[in-house]
Amino acid sequence: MWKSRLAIVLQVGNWRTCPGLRLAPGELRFPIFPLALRTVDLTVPTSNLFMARQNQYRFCFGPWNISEGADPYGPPTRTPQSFDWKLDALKKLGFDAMMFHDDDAVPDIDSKSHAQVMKEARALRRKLDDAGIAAEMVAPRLWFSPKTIDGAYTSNDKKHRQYAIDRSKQSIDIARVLGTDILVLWLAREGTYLRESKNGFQAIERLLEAFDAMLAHDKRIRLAIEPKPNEPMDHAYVPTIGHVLAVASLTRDPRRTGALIESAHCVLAGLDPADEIDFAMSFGKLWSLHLNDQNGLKYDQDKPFASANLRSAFNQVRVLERNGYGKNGEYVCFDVHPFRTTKPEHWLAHLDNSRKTFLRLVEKARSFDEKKARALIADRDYQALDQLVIEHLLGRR
Ligand code: XLS
Ligand code: MG
Repeated sequence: MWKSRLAIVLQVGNWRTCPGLRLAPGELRFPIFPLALRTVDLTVPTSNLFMARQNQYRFCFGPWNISEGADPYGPPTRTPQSFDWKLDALKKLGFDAMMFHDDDAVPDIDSKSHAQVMKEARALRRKLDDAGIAAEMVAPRLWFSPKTIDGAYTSNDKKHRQYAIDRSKQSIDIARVLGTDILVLWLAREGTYLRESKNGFQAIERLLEAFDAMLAHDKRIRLAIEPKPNEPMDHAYVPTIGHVLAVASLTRDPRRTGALIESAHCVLAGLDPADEIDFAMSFGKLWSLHLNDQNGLKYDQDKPFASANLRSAFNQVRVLERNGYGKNGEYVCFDVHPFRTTKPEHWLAHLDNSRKTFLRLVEKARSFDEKKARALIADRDYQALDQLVIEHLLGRR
């Protein structure tokens, strides 16, 4: 262990006050002289120093993940359930937290005063506390309103951009009441159907204006931006994690601007979800995660985790394990939907199955023969490495 890369971080100075320094999970830093200004950073994962501490994962989903089966070509196939039924189901399935759009937390939100919204948010907080369930995040649902038809923060109409910013600030207030400091921003309509209809340079300025307004509104809120390359738009302005981090770097507080990765969105961008996870985590920026699956470049499928590509799911779990996802309190969320054909009596299976599969893959990641893999890598025998992974997933040791 000690022979592998030397794993020491020497830091001269107080890392909390030094911009540009990251403390990723699984790293050690030793502040030596707290007031000094310069840093020496020789960072290597501590997993090479100590026997791997095993992650404990916590799980969540949102009320919209118990969906009714409607698609663009047909009506619902299941009768909606109440919020209380969904909360009860979440608890019975052994999940730890729930995700909320602002109007999941406070229905018909646009028809209510701010005071009324806050009152209902407080009532929801009491209900969650009684159930022993945390709120993982709040996300403004900026894609339903007639005011966001042409985009929210990047709409061509100034009044509509203001609506989007005001609604986002209110979502932050709801998040604080519910006890979470994460505001998720899925930028659903920030893009174009027609390239000539908007100015891409200006769109980034408008996104920054909106993010800065949110960061100024609450000094503790963290923005977790969820990229997706298309659907509902033809082309989105923030399609990948690289774009998220680039935009984050230009905000008034890059330290409070990070990312949420959804597996299916990476597949839609033609990227490997495990690589996207590694990329975000190498910046210390993966603050939430939507695991699911997607069978290639088609409509957004939100399949159960690992349903389309078991090996890709294994690799996602492996990098989460390797990088210590969850050790800073992050949750594993499943943004999955039941198939349209699902009968009401099987309505929760996609959530239960996703978690089961995740935990099975954690076992697979922990029991993978890393020593053998390293030897094969050293010998550049990637044919054998390929087969090692396949045999492992098939269950043969
Ligand atoms: C849609 C998104 C959405 C967000 C939450 O594609 O995944 O479900 O996760 O706003
Ligand atoms: Mg999602």
